[in-house]
Amino acid sequence: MDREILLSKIKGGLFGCALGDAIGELAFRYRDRESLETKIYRLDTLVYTDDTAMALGLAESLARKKDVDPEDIGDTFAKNFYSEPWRGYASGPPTIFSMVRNSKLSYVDAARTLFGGSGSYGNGATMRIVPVGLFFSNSDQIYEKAAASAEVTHAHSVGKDGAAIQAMAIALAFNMRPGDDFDPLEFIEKLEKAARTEEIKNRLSLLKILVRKDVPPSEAIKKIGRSVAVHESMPFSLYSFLKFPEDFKKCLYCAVLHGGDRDTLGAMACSIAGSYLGIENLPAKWLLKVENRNYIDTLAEELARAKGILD
Ligand code: F2R
Ligand code: MG
Repeated sequence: MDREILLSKIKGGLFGCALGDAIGELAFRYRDRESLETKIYRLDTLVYTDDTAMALGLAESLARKKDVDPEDIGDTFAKNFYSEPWRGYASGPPTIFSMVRNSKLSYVDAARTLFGGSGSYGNGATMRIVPVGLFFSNSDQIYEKAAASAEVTHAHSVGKDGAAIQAMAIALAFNMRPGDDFDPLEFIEKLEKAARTEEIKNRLSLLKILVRKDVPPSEAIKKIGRSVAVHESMPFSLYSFLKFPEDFKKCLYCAVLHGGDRDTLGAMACSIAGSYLGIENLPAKWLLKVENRNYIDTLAEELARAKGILD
């Protein structure tokens, strides 16, 4: 693929995350397609939440360090959190930032103390992973790099596995041409083989059955789940993408209009969809409303430069 297409996919991934997140957050109040679309139309700005704030933090660190540097990622997340604490963070990450600020612990060691010492299996490391999937799209180290970025806040094996599998889904989508026929079952099988925990593996094999049987979203969500636990929400996001790979809006509505952790379901599904479709296939009128869009655009170019796509 030429550089222009690859850059478009990097922008698509970051803006996909922001759109899915911001519109998913609105879907907590506007719960059907018509009222949600009307609300989007009336708004001047689509405001994203912690999902995108952390994805941007990860992109900032990757663009600067050209690798996963856990302490730099943690410092970047913390700096961004303290300047915008109102973005809707769950309790885990801010607890870690505060522990590191007030002790000599590393982020990874602080993250290990959460939830009685098991670490978090929340979807927070997965919702932000799009820059890692894009940056390491051709690396055989993608699983390890994603897991290392996850561990800064999510020490639980399922929290790390979910993030690594989502990064691989983003990389697969990035490496396919939109419009190419692809086999969704093969897509899931690749991820299923790479998964390292029973929780994620089992949900992916369930997903394969649901996709094979063409089970509708309202039934699929009941079987998969939709909570902040990564082994529920990440597979449903994947379902939303695989059900509507060529249609960004349909993928987004599928992810955010079936209840549960709507902003994060949207961020995860649309990170994959945007990385597949590229920015020109995302709704232009919505893109104009994304908060901080010039900054996101510049950051996408910095990430592309760090990846060697742009001079
Ligand atoms: N849910 C939110 N925000 C709610 C907070 C709202 C805020 N206070 C406000 O009013 O503005 N959104 C964000 O949270 C999700 C990502 O969460 P993350 O980063 O994974 O957080 P955490 O705290 O690590 O885990 C979330 C919950 O998962 C359960 N959990 C995780 N690990 C567990 C374990 N080992 N044992 C038991 N439970 C575990 C807990 O219930 C955690 O609270 C995204 O939706 C993001 O947008
Ligand atoms: Mg959020």
